[in-house]
Amino acid sequence: YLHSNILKVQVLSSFYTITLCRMQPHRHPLPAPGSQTPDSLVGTGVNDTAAASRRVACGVIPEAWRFDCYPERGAVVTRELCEARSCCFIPASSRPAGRNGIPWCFYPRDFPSYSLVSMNDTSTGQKGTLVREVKTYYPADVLTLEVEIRHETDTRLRVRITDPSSPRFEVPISVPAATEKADSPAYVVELSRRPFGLIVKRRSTGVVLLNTTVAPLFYADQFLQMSTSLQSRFIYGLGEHRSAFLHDLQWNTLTMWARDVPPTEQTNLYGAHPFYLAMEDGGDAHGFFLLNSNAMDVVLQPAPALTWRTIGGILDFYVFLGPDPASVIGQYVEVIGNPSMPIYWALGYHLCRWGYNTSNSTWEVVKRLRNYGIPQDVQWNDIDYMDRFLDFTLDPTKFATLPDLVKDLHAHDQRYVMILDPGISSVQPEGAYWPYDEGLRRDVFIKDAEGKPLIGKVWPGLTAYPDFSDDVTHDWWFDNLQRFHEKVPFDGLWIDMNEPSNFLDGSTDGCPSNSLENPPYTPGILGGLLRAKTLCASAQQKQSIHYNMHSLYGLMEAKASASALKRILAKRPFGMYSGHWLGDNRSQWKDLYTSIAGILTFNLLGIPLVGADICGFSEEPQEELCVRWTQLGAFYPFARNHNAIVMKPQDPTAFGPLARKAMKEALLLRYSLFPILYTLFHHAHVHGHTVARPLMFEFPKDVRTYGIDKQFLWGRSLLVTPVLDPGVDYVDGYFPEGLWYDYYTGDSLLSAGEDLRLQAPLDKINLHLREGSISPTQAPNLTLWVSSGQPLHLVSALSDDGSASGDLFWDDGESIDAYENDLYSYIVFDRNVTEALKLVSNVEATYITVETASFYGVKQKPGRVLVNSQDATFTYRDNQVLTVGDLGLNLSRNFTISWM
Ligand SMILES: *[C@@H]1O[C@H](CO)[C@@H](O)[C@H](O)[C@H]1NC(C)=O
Ligand SMILES: *[C@@H]1O[C@H](CO)[C@@H](O)[C@H](O)[C@H]1NC(C)=O
Ligand SMILES: *[C@@H]1O[C@H](CO)[C@@H](O)[C@H](O)[C@H]1NC(C)=O
Ligand SMILES: *[C@@H]1O[C@H](CO)[C@@H](O)[C@H](O)[C@H]1NC(C)=O
Ligand SMILES: *[C@@H]1O[C@H](CO)[C@@H](O)[C@H](O)[C@H]1NC(C)=O
Ligand SMILES: *[C@@H]1O[C@H](CO)[C@@H](O)[C@H](O)[C@H]1NC(C)=O
Ligand SMILES: *[C@@H]1O[C@H](CO)[C@@H](O)[C@H](O)[C@H]1NC(C)=O
Ligand SMILES: CC(=O)N[C@H]1CO[C@H](CO)[C@@H](O)[C@@H]1O
Repeated sequence: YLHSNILKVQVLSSFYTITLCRMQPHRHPLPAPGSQTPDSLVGTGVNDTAAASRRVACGVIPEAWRFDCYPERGAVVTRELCEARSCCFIPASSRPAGRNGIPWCFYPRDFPSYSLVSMNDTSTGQKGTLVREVKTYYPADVLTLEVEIRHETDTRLRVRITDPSSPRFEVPISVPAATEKADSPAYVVELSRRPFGLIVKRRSTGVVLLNTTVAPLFYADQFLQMSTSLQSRFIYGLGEHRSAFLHDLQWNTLTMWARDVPPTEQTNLYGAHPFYLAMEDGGDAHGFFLLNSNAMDVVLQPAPALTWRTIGGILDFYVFLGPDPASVIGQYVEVIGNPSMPIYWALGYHLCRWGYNTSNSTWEVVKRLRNYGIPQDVQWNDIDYMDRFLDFTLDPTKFATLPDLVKDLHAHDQRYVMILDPGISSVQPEGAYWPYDEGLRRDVFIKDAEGKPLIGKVWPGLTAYPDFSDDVTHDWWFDNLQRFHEKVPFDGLWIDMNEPSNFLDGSTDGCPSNSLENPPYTPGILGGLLRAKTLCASAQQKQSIHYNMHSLYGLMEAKASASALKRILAKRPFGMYSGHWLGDNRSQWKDLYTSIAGILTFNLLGIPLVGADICGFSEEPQEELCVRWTQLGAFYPFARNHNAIVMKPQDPTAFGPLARKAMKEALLLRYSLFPILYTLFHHAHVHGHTVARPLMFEFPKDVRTYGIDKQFLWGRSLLVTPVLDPGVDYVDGYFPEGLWYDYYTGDSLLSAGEDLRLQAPLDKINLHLREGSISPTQAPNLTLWVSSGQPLHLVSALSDDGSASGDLFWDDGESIDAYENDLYSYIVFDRNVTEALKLVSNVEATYITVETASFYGVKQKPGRVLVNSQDATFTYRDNQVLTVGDLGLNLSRNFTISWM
């Protein structure tokens, strides 16, 4: 049952026409109620003229441009403390100083910084020396720095600021290296000598993308800080946080340090992604990536400006010039690595819960879904399946039938995924638990500062933590997985708790007292300490101390797991090294809404296979919410229903007939759109494109799309407008200018760029096709294995001039590197203005045919329809929909459908 064929590629790239338009003016901070007159001129006992003129100098700095000189959390910043740092002290508002308020203590313009003292040309750009004459108040300033400016490509600038006298920690991932200077860069770099500053402009428009002169540069051993002005207030990315898609610049500190905690605003969460995308006046976009894995704060302020504040590593950053949002993301993933092509069933419906207490009860649910004809590709288990929560074990009584369940799933073309946590129990009797005994023998565990395995506490109790930065650990992990796979032939792995999570702070023995554990500055981490609910910062890993490696733990576990699965299954690993679920969200309407921002942000961060727990993880599911969530979830790139223990079941069969039917229809709809979704993942894999796409990516010149996070697109043309509120049968959505078609009926809608109210009864999710698109769909079925073998139905949404185009990527769905090895078909559908649908392909795609084709927006009823010059029967409806059936067109040959 192979759907694969070799086809010559016809790469379609996206080009956008950008025209100039103005954005809304920047928001300024509101004067705080009851705020006092700045007391910059009120005496403090020091009344010499120098101090007075200093006060004046401080007073001229607008509030929005104050760069925080006293970011320490919880500190009560007094004038004395502030002036001891040679900073300006002006109480600014009734809001407290520090996090999320206007700073009271901020740098004066003449605060000492580095000076650029020499500069030489290199093969890729320039290299210069920076010198600081005055030490800062943080220990171990690096007084002499090297700055290297690399014009890597025309759209990618890289800047590295390092300590030339002693190497510092650098993120151990491989990035592309340029050896020659880019020919005609889209950027211009200017340098300010004293104080040192870097200014990056877009060559074509002169727009300033980066200006680090706005605040002093810090480069102490454990405090590195760089600020820049921002070109606009439209900033996206900077995961992982729970927030709107468009970031708030109102003194908003986003802290990065991987943390396992139910998503809350203003909190560091599971992942760390120091990348932002920014829109510019005029609709161009650029990106910025700080390649640094240490704990950090990113401070957004209304100037608009941004500060990177990290406590280790080096300053190594990239500017991506786009110029459209999609190209920015493509350029970013070129550096961090393209998303992998998912195995086909990863795009099906996944069902999971914590608290399937037996394999029999898990099996019952699978059977119930089958009986009701509800599509399901994958059944999962949470930690329930394990014997006493030990990794690589099976509860011998409650889950005795798990291997049979997995066989039954396979017999129904379904798949099985189970959870695995990194913590390995360290307290089993010797000889009783191979993973630990063997791990000790091979020396795979992270060590405490004294060199003993560090012991923390997770589900099974006391555990050691594998060090995935060591290749030896990868082999041990593979051996464990292979041994377990012989017992339970699982198809994929869900790797959880890899922040890494710890129920203790640090370890059973606490942590030593040193500057790694208590750095001079600690970013705004939940719990206040680096060790909070994770390992000691001073723990030792093969490649570096945990202080540097912490936020890379999950990535390294994912790499180890992906390569092990490839070896065991000889197929694409499910999700590993590319997927993400949005954590333990709650079953609330607000969480339904914020999930969209999460999905869009992760698509921007180069991780398109992402979804939130459908129907919410914690709290009791409500029927209406679960219906709406399943409708939205049908459009998550990764669609999994997951539920917490003791909560009532929330799989589709747990609800009444109407709700069940609505959920079933939503999932069948997803399955029918599989060819579109799969093709989008191909473009993500090859070009770094987004799958779930913000509207602004397609309409970058329409500022009204910049903040939209209640709607999104699949690719360039399928607009999803979900209901996000209880008790309504309508939904309001924004339709960018142009012609749109109702996906279901083909009714057209001409928008001038308007908010429109749509009918949305409980069993409907609104879906619209953008003019000019051709979308391949299929008859859905209970699994993707079956439905993806069905003939295609092509839906063409014609532009006003009658044109439309689309594409299809097709392969066997599971071979590793199918694209790289040329084992695929890529087909372009193009309907040009001469009223003919043409398949452009010179290759054989022999297993799949086009059975029917619908054309939305055919203005007049045709007299004849010709398929490859032969008359064909057709229907034409008054809403301008032409449908041609019984086509049986073989995709291995070009075909033409025309009418007159
Ligand atoms: C630039 O070249 C000069 C003269 O060769 C040398 O002294 C200086 O160290 C170089 N600077 C850098 C940053 O390489
Ligand atoms: C960069 O920032 C400095 C300090 O605010 C300012 O004086 C300078 O004009 C800025 N440069 C550009 C090109 O915007
Ligand atoms: C699970 O089902 C099997 C087969 O029906 C039965 O033999 C077994 O006792 C059940 N196990 C549990 C734990 O209920
Ligand atoms: C599973 O076990 C938990 C704890 O023993 C219990 O509260 C829950 O109701 C059980 N779940 C099911 C689906 O039986
Ligand atoms: C799945 O395909 C079978 C065989 O073609 C068909 O009988 C069945 O109705 C389909 N199921 C659904 C849910 O469409
Ligand atoms: C299909 O059309 C394309 C473009 O017109 C052409 O290059 C190709 O040779 C054709 N293939 C076949 C099999 O006729
Ligand atoms: C399509 O055409 C190819 C080559 O002529 C043939 O081998 C294949 O069986 C055809 N496929 C179908 C589904 O008709
Ligand atoms: C549904 C929901 O609230 N999703 C949020 C869950 O948490 C992630 C962070 O892990 C947010 O990004 C999502 O918005």
